[in-house]
Amino acid sequence: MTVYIALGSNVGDRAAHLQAALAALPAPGVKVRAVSRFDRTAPVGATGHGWYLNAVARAETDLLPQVLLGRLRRIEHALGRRPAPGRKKTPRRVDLDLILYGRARIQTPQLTVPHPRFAARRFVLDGLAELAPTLHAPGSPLTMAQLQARALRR
Ligand code: PH2
Ligand code: MG
Ligand code: MG
Repeated sequence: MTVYIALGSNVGDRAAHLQAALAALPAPGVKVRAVSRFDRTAPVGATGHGWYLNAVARAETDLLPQVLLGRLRRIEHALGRRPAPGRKKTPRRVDLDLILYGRARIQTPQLTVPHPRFAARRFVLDGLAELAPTLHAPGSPLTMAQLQARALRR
């Protein structure tokens, strides 16, 4: 299965955190095939936070979505994400979001795929459009490049 994973970091040595997350991904069952540029982005919807470094990775996996999600969570924690109790949006060394899992549409309390906000987020679309400009997310009439162009006009 081809999957797209968004990476973000907004504290400390952000590039090192993204590199560490990418290095941790290829455990059994996950092969990283391509990584987008690392882009410096302004924080969206989280005022008072530092700037983010964002990227997107394409990987091949034979892990089930929930298992892959568990892997992403463990990498976040291993790299030192420490959410403050009761606060959802805390600065994080690394945030790993599963954006697409093949053509699957998944809606469970733990996981929604495609990621519900990816098409509105420049910091995700730029990486997706770089890696997969002609890809349509399941249910989307627009390609990643078209979604990016639309976001640029906003
Ligand atoms: N992630 C968020 C909230 N806001 N802004 C940017 N620029 N990049 C992010 O990765 C990001 C964000 C929640 O995960
Ligand atoms: Mg996340
Ligand atoms: Mg996120």
